[in-house]
Amino acid sequence: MTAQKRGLFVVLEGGEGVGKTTNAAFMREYLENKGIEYSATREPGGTPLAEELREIILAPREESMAPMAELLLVFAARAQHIEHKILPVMEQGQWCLCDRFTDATFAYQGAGRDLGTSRVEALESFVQAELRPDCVIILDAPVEIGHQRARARAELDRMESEAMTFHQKVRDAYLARAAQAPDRYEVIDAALPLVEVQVNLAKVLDRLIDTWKNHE
Ligand code: Z5A
Repeated sequence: MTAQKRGLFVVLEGGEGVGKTTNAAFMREYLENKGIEYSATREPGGTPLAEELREIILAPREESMAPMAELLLVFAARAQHIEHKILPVMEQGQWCLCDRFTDATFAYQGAGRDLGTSRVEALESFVQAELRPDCVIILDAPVEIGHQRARARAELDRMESEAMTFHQKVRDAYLARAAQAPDRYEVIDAALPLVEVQVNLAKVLDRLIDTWKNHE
């Protein structure tokens, strides 16, 4: 009997207003048309308990949240998500399509909140052991464009309401991480018209599908 081939772990990332929701829907449809079985999920969240933690993390409130509390809550939600969703999905041979993962923590808590890389790295090893995404797709756009789009779309949450300098640090951190490991990251220009963004996303997905199908 042959062992079940593990599904791919693909993460979609980017700063505010870059079009993650829109493009996550495109990716789901694309994979369906290609006959790839997947499960779509998101962070913070992805299980009932992790979604409860998401509400706590993102809700605006009078008491300011200590950056370290924010960091630990994000990883608490992640621990639950990994054990109850991400690993079971991949072990069943399905792809796990995740809207944000630990690169968001490096970008928002490590850089945006100035907690630094080493604390996030320590928690990453502790909580995730060897688990890392097979591919991280970063939708990238200048922060002014992202902010305009996010404002036009809906009310801003606690993170989205941060100053532009915060969002610039987030963007810089994403790009720096991608530059350090170009074989695992794909940066897509999200300032382009949507149809061009999606042509580029489709190319990335085709490459991942080919590699996965040809890999024993
Ligand atoms: N967070 C964290 O701090 N630490 C962590 O470890 C993790 C997360 C995992 C929630 O994330 C927050 O959690 C996030 C970081 C924090 N806060 N922020 N900022 P989320 O992913 O759930 O929320 P989000 O960042 O707001 O993403 P979103 O809901 O996917 O929004 P979006 O990127 O803005 O996507 P959109 O709604 O599809 O696009 C916005 C608008 O732009 C919309 O009207 C589109 O039609 C339009 N759009 C999209 N693409 C284009 C193009 N190419 N041209 C023109 N218009 C476009």
